[in-house]
Amino acid sequence: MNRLPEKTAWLFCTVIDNFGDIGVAWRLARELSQRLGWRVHLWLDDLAALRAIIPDTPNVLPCIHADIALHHWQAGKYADISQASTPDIVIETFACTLPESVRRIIRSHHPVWLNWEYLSAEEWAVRTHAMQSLQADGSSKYFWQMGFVPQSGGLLREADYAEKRQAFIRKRPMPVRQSLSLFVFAYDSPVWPTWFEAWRQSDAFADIRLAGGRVAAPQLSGSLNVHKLSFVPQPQFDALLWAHDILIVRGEDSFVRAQLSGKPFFWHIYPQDEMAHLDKLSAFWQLYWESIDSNVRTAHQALSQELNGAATLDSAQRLQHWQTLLAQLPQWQQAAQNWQAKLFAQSDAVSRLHLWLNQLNPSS
Ligand code: TRH
Repeated sequence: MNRLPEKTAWLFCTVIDNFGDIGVAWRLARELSQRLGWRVHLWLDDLAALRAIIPDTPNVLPCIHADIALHHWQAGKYADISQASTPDIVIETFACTLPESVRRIIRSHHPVWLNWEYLSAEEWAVRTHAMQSLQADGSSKYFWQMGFVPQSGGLLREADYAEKRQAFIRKRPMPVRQSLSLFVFAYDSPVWPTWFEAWRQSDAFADIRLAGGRVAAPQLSGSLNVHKLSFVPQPQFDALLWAHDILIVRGEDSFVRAQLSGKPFFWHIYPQDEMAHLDKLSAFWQLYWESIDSNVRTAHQALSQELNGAATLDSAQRLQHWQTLLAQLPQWQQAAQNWQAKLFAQSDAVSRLHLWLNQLNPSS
């Protein structure tokens, strides 16, 4: 990739909860620094959240870690900008509110200002990608809408992702065996005891591994072998996914990594008020299953609706849907690989950003 002359990017992240906000902001910061060679400053309001996913981060701010300058801020109120060079680009992740000191820099230096939005497959998100919004103070902000189609802002995918995955598979080929391994990184929910019961009755899983600490292991798991996984540093997270047959992931970042892995998966979407997440959920699966009409799709859809609070199944239906998925695992795996291939045929978010900036300002 032709590099732009070295630029300075300012990124801002508010941690609402859990690890997705900082998880995405950190990945983006690293990509801008490593791939585009930019000087990157990241402001965060919860250092502990970053240290949970990147444990070797120093525990005082400001500091520099992995080439990223880290600073403290409080959305809308304060940002320590004393040690940061003037930005060419300002990125607020997920519509966090910039303080007046940063707005002043935007007014006086006119960096490109982006709101890096939550990921959605909904039509409005694709339509508003790269749209300009004029602010009351005369400055302009653009929306960066990550997404799954070439017209969107794309997904974060490191240049060496495929190579690392291949190396992992070469070193550790999936064993040929009758029983399967299931990886669960999800939110707490009343569905879990009923799903564990269906898994027990299906007799298909040798190992169920629980990550993130929010899904409790059942009291009586019978023939199920259930383990709790310790939290791993983010750079090791992909290998966890690659090592399992079926994945249940959540939020935003693990949801994307499951897609890149090419493994069959369920998405436990982050719940929103008034069940607004259900539109987002269905827009994604509609796109994913677009050209597939099969009983795998029907079974997956019924279970996905139950997982995300849109429906309740009785135990016979739940077991039957799981049995359909397991009996047709090769078709389910094929669908996952087709989707992965669709994503890999497209450029990633940082390549699209690079191109878009060149078009916006060809002389820079
Ligand atoms: O943690 P999440 O639920 O995060 C979020 C936030 O709650 C956020 O407020 C919400 O808006 C968003 O979801 C949609 O799920 P997510 O997005 O999958 O982020 C988890 C991160 O944690 C991801 O970067 C992977 C990382 N992780 C590790 O590094 N090691 C681990 O062992 C595990 C289980 C996860």
